Amino acid sequence: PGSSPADEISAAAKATPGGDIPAKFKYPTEQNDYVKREVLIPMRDGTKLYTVIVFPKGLTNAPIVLTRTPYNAKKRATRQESPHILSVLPTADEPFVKAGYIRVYQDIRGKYGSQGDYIITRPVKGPLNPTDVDHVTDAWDTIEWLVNKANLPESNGKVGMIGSSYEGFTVVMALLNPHPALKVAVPESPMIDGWMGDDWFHYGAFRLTNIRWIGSQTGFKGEGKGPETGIYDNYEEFRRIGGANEWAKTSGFDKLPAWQKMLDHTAYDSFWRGQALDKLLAANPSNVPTLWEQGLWDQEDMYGAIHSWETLKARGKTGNNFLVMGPWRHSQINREGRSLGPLEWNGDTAAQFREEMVMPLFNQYLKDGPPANLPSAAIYNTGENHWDRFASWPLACETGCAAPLKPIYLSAKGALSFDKGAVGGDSYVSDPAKPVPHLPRPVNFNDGRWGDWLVSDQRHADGRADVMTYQTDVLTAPVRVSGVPMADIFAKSTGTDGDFVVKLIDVYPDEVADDPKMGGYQLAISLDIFRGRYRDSFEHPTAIPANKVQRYRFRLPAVNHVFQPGHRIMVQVQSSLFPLYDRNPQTFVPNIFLAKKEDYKAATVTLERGGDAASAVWLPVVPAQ
Ligand code: PG9
Repeated sequence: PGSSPADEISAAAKATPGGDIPAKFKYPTEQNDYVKREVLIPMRDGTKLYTVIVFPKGLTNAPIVLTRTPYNAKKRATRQESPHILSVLPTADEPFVKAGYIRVYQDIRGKYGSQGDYIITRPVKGPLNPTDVDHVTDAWDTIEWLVNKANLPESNGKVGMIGSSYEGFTVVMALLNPHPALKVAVPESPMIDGWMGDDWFHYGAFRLTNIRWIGSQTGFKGEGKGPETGIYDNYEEFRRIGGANEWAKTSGFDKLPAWQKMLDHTAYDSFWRGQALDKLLAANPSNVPTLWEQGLWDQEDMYGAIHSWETLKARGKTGNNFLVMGPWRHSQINREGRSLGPLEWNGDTAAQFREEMVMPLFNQYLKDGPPANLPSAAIYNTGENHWDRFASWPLACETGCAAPLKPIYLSAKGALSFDKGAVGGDSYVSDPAKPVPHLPRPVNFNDGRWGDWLVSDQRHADGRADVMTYQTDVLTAPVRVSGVPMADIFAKSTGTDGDFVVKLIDVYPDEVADDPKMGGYQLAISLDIFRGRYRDSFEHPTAIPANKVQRYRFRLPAVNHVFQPGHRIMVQVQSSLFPLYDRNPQTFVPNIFLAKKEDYKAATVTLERGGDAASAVWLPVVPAQ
């Protein structure tokens, strides 16, 4: 009893030749609520670009949303495996899915599934790109293929492009000679000018935070990684090694053509000028309705969107040229936007952007929807915690605005005042052996603090002997700023080169009962760095004459903020911000990447106050509402 017919073993249960792994196996897809196609789209030079097309089952006559990426189209189009399209596509695609769009991701040439040569942010055809192809032609050829009914019968022949950062750069490229079917574009924190203020340099200071990216992105066609140096604290790592090229050499970068380009072009020469997309847009202003997006605390691409928007505005593009700046870090618009660091916003501001700004614009131009009614600029008010919609912006500027900029002066005894004070100066020793860290040490670029470092508490720097801090009395009335502040520093140095970092800070009241951790918080609402050798010319750097007062005047990132009563306005000035930016040796050398250990020298820097050399930050002050 109980014995089974043991002798009757089924054929499948036996260890038969061929094994248990069939030659071909795929899970069924019939239950999927979407269609996914992977295609190779031919470009004019015969190169085929890997493209993933995803859309809800049964869709017809639908518009297309296109993203061209260096970051793996297959992965971008697959948040997770699932029969449900909403789980498959990234969060930010949800409104597109719900509104019945066809979603397309494409690998740019030379990366992941695409054929051809990868060139780091490939410049347009011309002196910097002697081939017959660039992202302008590749976008055109891709759109031409997508709107051909024989290739994609489900489309209505209309395309919109969207993407952030590098993916924003490829959107802007498409605008330089837009295919007639490209009806709307949303470049999000696009890389526009890699020297002036996006990704690689800020006014000539090199961003070490990005250096590993060169290895991971150009060392490998597929998924890559940066080199490992075995030192957790990047502050210690880069300080020990010396100039950027020493680090690069120890990391094998001398075999990477992309690094050679950086090394050969540390100044704003024709290499950088020739690929600055705002300049190319000025020469080829597009009529495609374009919404430029940028985070107010974008730690990677803080420069490009606003400059492109301004450029097109100056070329008379108004009704089709929109700017949105939200309270976000880099690419946060693709995720949740309820908070940034310790700051909490009024709802999910990133979803508000996607649903209330992007979708109406797409629907208007791709689905004949009602007018989107976007204002010329929608900028989050970071002091009052709400969106402001502007028919015209900035509200204050140097010329041509309703109000001029108003200087707030560095004053004696650490004061900051709208009144110019007596002549004087404040000195500090800037020592490359002990640069000011951008975050409390240890600083590891992957320790999770990179994304919101710009809103980190600046008290860690305040009080250092090499950081000059100036602040107003406690405000008794709100001070509203809406525009682009200008740093205007007069300084002398015992060195022959040097950097200036200027931070505009909102100091919270000593005690914030509702949110105790914010008591006394020093929140930078705008900050940037300027490499002194470029004070007279970005193209031809010159040594700083030692001990002679020089003027360093540079634009800071845009603000739309209210310093509330009970708060103070603060300005901090320092000469390093490390390891985010490479150290200035403070001895003039032709190429800072090649500086030798002995070139790095401490210098005494004196910030001038009052008289004809009154250091200040020029603020876009406007009446409080
Ligand atoms: N900020 C990144 C990048 C863009 C372009 C060049 C290099 C880096 C990015 O997030 O794509």
